[in-house]
Amino acid sequence: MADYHNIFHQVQVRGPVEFGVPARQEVWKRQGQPFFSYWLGKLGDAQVGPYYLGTTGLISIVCGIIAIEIIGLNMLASVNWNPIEFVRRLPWLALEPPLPEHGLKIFPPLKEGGWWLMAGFFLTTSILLWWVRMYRRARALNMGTHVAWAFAAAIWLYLVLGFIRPLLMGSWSHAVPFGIFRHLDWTNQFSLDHGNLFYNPFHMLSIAFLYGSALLFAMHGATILAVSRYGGDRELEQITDRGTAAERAALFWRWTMGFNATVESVHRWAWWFAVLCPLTGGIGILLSGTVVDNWYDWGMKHGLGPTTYSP
Ligand code: 07D
Ligand code: 07D
Repeated sequence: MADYHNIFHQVQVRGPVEFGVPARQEVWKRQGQPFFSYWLGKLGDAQVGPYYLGTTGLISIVCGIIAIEIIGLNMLASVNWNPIEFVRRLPWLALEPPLPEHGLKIFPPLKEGGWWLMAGFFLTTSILLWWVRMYRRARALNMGTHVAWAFAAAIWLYLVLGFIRPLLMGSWSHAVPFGIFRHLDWTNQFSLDHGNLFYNPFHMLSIAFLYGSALLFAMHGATILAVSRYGGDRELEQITDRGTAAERAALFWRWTMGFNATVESVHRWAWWFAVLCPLTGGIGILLSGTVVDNWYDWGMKHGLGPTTYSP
């Protein structure tokens, strides 16, 4: 009989199609004829579908498509409707936010930011409705709403960047343009405009949580794979019934660094690190230009500069 080992050596679970538990608030029928895919089974579950679309899911997808359509057509117009140039130059094309002279106008001329506002409206509606969908599907399955709240942390940073900070600054022109390299230029410019973002303590915190998330994910993913031969991937049972896998995983860390998370607490660590990355980031961006103009000057004033040595 084959054994389940790790990411390079795994066995696909294949049984009859699984339709899932009955859920509350299931207004729509589940869609799609379920099928199995060998290659998707290499990445995750081999069964694809059925899925639940629902009203918020449907409206979210429609709004998302409208936003992408507005962004894409504006980019296409910027290369004279030439499809080959569009594909060739896509990473450098962009839809810019309103010009500074239009302040917070809701209807600036279309070519001077009107299209950007419209795309932003539909993208934001789409993202917020997707959040509602996640929240409601979790409730329907009688789950906690942790995923929705983690997503809310990312939405916080997105709203700060494109909506809340521009509102406080009094102009949409402060928002992020839609474009692959263009949004990187904007990010670089933001740091320059505010005197080097490295001196913003909330940028520091955000980076610590970003790096910390990668570290925690590496430690946790690796630990569970390392004890999967003892059934360590059956995490729920491991929380309640202390078994060989959880015991060994815990012991490994206790022996190597003197302290171990529990099978349950490691997920709280991961959740908080991931959530605090965009939460602290959003605070840092919100303070830039509104409370602190130049982070380098601020840092020098508040002890982030090197202390002079006088023997
Ligand atoms: C792997 C999950 C899948 C998601 C993916 C992203 C789009 C955008 C839109 C052509 C981890 C799908 C992308 C739908 C296409 C148009 C108009 C998530 C995974 C694969 N960025 N950023 C990228 C966004 C900001 C920064 C890549 C979005 C801020 C830097 C991708 C937002 C700042 C670098 C992208 C956003 C910033 C990137 C890969 C929104 C500060 C890179 C993202 C809505 C936080 C990297 C060429 C990824 C890159 C990169 C999308 C905001 C900085 C295009 C949707 C304004 C420094 N960003 N970004 O894998 O390669 O995420 O850029 O806020 O180096 Mg960005
Ligand atoms: C963008 C949340 C929004 C995304 C949402 C998803 C879709 C659909 C579609 C899948 C990422 C929308 C989804 C549209 C997808 C499909 C099909 C989260 C987002 C809602 N920095 N920096 C950070 C580092 C410098 C700058 C954070 C490192 C320079 C600015 C992070 C370095 C300058 C901003 C970080 C570095 C600069 C940031 C982002 C190193 C540029 C921000 C955290 C080693 C020269 C953002 C406070 C995050 C922030 C941010 C890391 C350097 C500028 C920790 C490691 C000095 C302007 N930087 N940075 O979760 O919050 O992003 O800052 O040099 O705005 Mg930085």
